[in-house]
Amino acid sequence: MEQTYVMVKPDGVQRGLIGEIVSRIEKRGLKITAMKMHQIDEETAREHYKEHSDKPFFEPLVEYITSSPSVSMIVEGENAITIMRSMNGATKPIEAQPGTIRGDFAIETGRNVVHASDSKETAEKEIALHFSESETTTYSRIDEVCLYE
Ligand code: IDP
Repeated sequence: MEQTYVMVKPDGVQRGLIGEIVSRIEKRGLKITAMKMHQIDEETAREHYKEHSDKPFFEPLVEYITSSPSVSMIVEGENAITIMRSMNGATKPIEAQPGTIRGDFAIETGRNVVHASDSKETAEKEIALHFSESETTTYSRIDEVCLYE
């Protein structure tokens, strides 16, 4: 099973969207195997977004992502990376389809509510960056017999 890293960003937490987002993930059939609320520190934020370090929005992005608590999750399932990215919708909310999280709840790119890893390699790095081994779990969901052929 594939694993991905998902974050409800500070704007999502502030706007009371944790439950909505967790609910969508659960109802889709993806399994949450780790979840915590934490305020991301500057060093971790810089590492998380280092591919954008030369962009003009990098410093505001680090400031925003460290400004108040986020919720981090490890989400597991077949094709979990692609499914989570499609559930989040396009990075720019103006391009995000209605029915996606960003298409339903966001207006600006710099306040787009959620994050999800964009590849297997990124997922592995982001999971290791935000979670220790002891914070993760392994279990079967009772509905897996209905979700998978
Ligand atoms: P993603 O979050 O959909 O993977 P990326 O292009 O990797 O999109 O960008 C990472 C994050 O950086 C975005 O989710 C958004 O919070 C922020 N970001 C990207 N482009 C802009 C921009 O043009 N202005 C402000 N923030 C941006």
